[in-house]
Amino acid sequence: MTPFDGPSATPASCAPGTFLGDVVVGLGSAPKRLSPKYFYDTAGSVLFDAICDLPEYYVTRTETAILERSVAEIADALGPCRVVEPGAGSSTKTRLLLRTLGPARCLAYVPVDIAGEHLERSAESLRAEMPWLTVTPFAADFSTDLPSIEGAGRTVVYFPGSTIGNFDPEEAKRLLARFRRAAGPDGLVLVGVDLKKDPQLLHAAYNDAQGVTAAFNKNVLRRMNDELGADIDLDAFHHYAFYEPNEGRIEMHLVSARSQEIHVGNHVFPFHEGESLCTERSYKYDVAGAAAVGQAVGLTLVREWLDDDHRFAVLLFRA
Ligand code: AVI
Repeated sequence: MTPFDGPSATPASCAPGTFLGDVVVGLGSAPKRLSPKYFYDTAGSVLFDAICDLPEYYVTRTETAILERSVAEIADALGPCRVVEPGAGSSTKTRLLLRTLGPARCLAYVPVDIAGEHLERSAESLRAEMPWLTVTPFAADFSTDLPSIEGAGRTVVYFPGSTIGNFDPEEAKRLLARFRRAAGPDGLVLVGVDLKKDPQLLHAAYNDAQGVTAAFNKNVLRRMNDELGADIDLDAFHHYAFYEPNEGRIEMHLVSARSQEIHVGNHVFPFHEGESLCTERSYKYDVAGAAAVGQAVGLTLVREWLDDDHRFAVLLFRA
């Protein structure tokens, strides 16, 4: 995902889309920013899994509970179909959906991910768990490239986890338009969306007491040290996350604790005390707002499943 893509006038050696290229552009911008996709190396993915288990981070638990309660209804609404999952892992939610669709209704499962090795590993584990399942992994960066999936029968693009919230609204529209094209004329798009709620709950979810989210946020600095030879003192940055109600989004920042320069290769980036590097935005929707984003790209909301506290929604759109 590239929620914070910047201008592209950089030399080929640090081209946009590479970690170094995006660091050079992002830290050279005012205000400084970096794509949240750089959280996710192995350590970052482990930290993210730990976030999903935190008492304050209701998101994953709530979406899974919706699936557990309503998966039979969801599977009935989908009917016989091929399930395409952009950015696929092998989440509890996906397994539940595939198992409920079962051999009679699940024509194939097409996980799409840039990381070929991880993709193959999770395909293997799914095949072991559901020997009847046809798994056809597809290596691609879904945020830029999601070809239409050939074959008989209906295609459902399944995008759980509220990752749609990590895209700015215009980018979210472009992403949903790509999903619509991939699903084809008769296709469906099933999306998990985190909903607007009491800002205190949102604040707590991104400021957990154990500091796991802070470590996740700082993981991008650790990666810059390890992978790009940067000289960043991790203690010289504060994790800072807050809900911005007018924009309807959580913003995650790394705020410089002092005036300092950081060196990345032969690039120097000055930070003044209190200056921030924005590392993530996480938009929260209401159902009508999410429906409007879909509508703008030709997707009609046909069904919705919410938890009792209306914290999270699983939305089904028809192309
Ligand atoms: C992956 N994404 C939906 C998470 C979110 O809530 O925006 C990432 C995350 N950032 C901090 N905590 C979790």
